[in-house]
Amino acid sequence: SDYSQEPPRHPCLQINSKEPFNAEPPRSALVSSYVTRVDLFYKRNHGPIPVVDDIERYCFDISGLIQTPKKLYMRDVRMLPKYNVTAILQCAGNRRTAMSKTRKVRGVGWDVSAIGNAVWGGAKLADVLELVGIPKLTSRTQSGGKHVEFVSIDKCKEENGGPYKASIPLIQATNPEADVLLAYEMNGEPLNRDHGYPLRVIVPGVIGARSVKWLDSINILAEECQGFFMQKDYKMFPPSVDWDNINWSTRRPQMDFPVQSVICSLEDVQSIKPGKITISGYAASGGGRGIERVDVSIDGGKTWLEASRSQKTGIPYISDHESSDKWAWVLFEITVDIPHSTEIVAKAVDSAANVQPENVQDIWNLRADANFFMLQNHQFIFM
Ligand code: MTE
Ligand code: MO
Repeated sequence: SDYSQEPPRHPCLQINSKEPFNAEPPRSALVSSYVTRVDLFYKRNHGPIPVVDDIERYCFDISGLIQTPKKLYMRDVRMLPKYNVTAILQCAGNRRTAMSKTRKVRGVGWDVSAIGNAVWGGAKLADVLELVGIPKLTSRTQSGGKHVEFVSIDKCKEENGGPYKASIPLIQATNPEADVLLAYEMNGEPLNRDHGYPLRVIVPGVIGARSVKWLDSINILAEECQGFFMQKDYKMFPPSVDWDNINWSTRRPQMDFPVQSVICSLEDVQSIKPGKITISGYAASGGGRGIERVDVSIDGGKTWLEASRSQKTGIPYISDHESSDKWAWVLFEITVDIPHSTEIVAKAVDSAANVQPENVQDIWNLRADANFFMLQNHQFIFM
């Protein structure tokens, strides 16, 4: 593979793999602003970053189970109503490193920053699909169990040199409320190459793997996409399954991510002096389920205090009437008085009353995806 044309990157990113480029910001960068800066946003790639020079000639095909396949250009996408959607993107492997402390897992090691909150600007996929005669979801529409596959320009070894691809159900793709976008902007600027220039899919509330970058084609299929990242990766298995007895076809591809919260103002193991400290972090849940509450404990989980939560603090390129929080994260903060040597932990509760699990052993799975457990920050404070 050719890595000679990679874009420049911020020197503060912690690099987990160079080729393909996988990197995340220091955790302090996540809580320093509600909207994550593009240059500090985590980057997750499976191959070299494609080069798209001629934006006038850039186009993608929509074909498969439709009457009239169509080729669309950037101007066709830009002609559709533009939406700004504030949504987190989170890799299913976020926090994998913590899970691997319990048992050996495979995959790129991520700390807690394979997540970011951005404002994505673009056309709704539901509007794009209407251009090829697929009606928007209404109470009477039938999706027939079909799926919408997104195929990229990039090449990756998991697909034997073929493009990265993924799919979502047609029922989600045609639902305007699901806010699935073909995005050409991130935080008010044209997408940069790392994040999918010129056009990428954003599927809010779903693991990052389904938000295909560098879109090359869309196919309407009778079944889910058969690509590696849908069938041989990003699935959840119980702890009893290991690499020697795995049967991939028994599980569905992972879509929504679970409820999650992380303390970002401290490192996992850190010594601090007794006294007042402010603890801050992020919390988010999948599927558009908001965060109901974030609790913080300074006695290792015996007693809990509710943290304060905040969202959207002044986003310049997004007007109030169009902004919605349902796909975004909340930042939480609490000032506590640390009396003595202790352990600080946080747990979030979402709007469907889902709570983070108590410990990592219970949810261990061999790929360490969906590593979202409750005792997330073991902060040992030594006096
Ligand atoms: N799309 C393409 N074409 N190639 C990829 O490697 N990685 C996926 C997804 N879309 C990927 C892709 C994964 S696993 C994640 S978590 C997100 O993109 C990361 O998006 P980001 O790099 O913009 O943060
Ligand atoms: Mo990912």
